[in-house]
Amino acid sequence: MSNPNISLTRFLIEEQREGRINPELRLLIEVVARACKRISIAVGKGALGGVLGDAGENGQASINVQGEAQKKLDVLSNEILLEANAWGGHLAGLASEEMDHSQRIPDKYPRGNYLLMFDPLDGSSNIDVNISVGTIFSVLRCPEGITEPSDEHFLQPGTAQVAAGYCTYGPSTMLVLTVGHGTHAFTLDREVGSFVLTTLGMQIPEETKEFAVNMSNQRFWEAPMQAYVGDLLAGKEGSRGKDFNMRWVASMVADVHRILTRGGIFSYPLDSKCAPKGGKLRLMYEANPMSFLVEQAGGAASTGRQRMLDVQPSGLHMRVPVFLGSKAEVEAAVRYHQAHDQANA
Ligand code: AFP
Repeated sequence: MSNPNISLTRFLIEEQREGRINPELRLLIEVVARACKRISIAVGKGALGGVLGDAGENGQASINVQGEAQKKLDVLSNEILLEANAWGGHLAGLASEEMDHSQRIPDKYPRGNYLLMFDPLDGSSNIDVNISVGTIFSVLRCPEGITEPSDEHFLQPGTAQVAAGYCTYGPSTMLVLTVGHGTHAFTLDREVGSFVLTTLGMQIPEETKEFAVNMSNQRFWEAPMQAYVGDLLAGKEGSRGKDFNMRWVASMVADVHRILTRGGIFSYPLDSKCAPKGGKLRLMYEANPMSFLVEQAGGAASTGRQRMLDVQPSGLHMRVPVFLGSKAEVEAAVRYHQAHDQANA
């Protein structure tokens, strides 16, 4: 498939013909993509749509299950995804960053065989300053024989994902998708209203000179992270023998999109502030889908101590440390953790 003018619909039909997805999964992905178009329109209106700012009433902030203040667009994006996916007949249940527990498909609609998890609007603290935000999603199979799934049925490792993707709402709106056969990027043609394949088989360069991390947390990091970044900063004069550049958008979707496009390493390590929770980023609808996309593009993803996709989730909103991107660089970061752990065993 080398024709760059292939719509998402045609791409998915051809994937179905190749036996890589079934019609149910194809429709599910189409529905998520349609919901992302609606979110893209709401995000694109900015202040004109009356959707900027915090959710809540009478000056009282609305707080989500993570204890974070919700933006109006967080709430709206969640509603758009829930409504779009309720009636299609391909899902057994849904779970979202914005909801305490998973939701079953209402009885009035047919139930399908898949479970959908999403972060409806990642990076939402960037909305009010007009910086890229995005939607992240992950699709799992509903376990055999389960027609009324509850939270426990979502607790499958990342290797069980059958599809994952994100939509980035930036200068252009892009959908990046994997169904386990490469990672592909589609750009929204706003005039036509459809996603068009613009990169077939994204490939992350194995080596990089660019890292992404929130440096303001440096003093809270664990020793191996201090040592790793210390060597990156030492540049040509240090043990790495090359100078590194740094980028941090603070929207995971935007940072990961840059890395899928030109390489780099993204990290949100363990620090003494987030350690009691296990990390900052969420495994099931942030780290796992991004790790699936990155591995499918030739990169690597780890907690620093374990391959991300092998982590057995213990809860819907479980948090993990994250290192993902260019393979050789992720492996370098992991080596610092291994060396530290061995020395302290
Ligand atoms: P928000 O959705 O609350 O803006 O959080 C974004 C995020 O989960 C992820 O997209 C960023 O990489 C990370 O948090 C940024 O965290 P810091 O604000 O600590 O740098």
